[in-house]
Amino acid sequence: MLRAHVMPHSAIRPLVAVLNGPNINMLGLRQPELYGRATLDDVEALCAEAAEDVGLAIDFRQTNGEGELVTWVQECRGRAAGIVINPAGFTTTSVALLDALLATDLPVIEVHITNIHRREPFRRESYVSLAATGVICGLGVRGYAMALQAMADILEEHR
Ligand code: DHK
Repeated sequence: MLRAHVMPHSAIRPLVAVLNGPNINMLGLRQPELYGRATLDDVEALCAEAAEDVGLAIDFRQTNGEGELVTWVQECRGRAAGIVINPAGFTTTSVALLDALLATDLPVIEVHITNIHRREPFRRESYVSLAATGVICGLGVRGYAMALQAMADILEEHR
């Protein structure tokens, strides 16, 4: 008997961009008491597994550059079915990122590893939330997996 994970997939999997902003490449080293010990590679593997489980394909990326992140978001239009984004330090500063997300016309799930409501007040003022279908924060890197599960449901609802 075929096991579930070796079953062939008949349908083409919707592509979800999983985009990460500045300093997320420092995961594992950076303030582990807040961000945990998982590295960016671990998060990519976790996302690949979560996506596989819910029938999505992912394009997982990280950049420290605001312009590059804006360009990647723009490129999602017509290419991806949805966006999961941890905008990191650009969350509270980037009108350009907000405008790019709004221009994609795609479902967006904003992820923060830490509970931004339990930290400095400035971390709560998210421009990105103005374009987000939903926000997950404070649940560690498992928030990415949860975001992909929610995205699969959202895409299914809109099919
Ligand atoms: C990551 C960052 O780099 C911070 O700038 C945000 C976010 C919080 C996170 O929790 O993943 O304020």
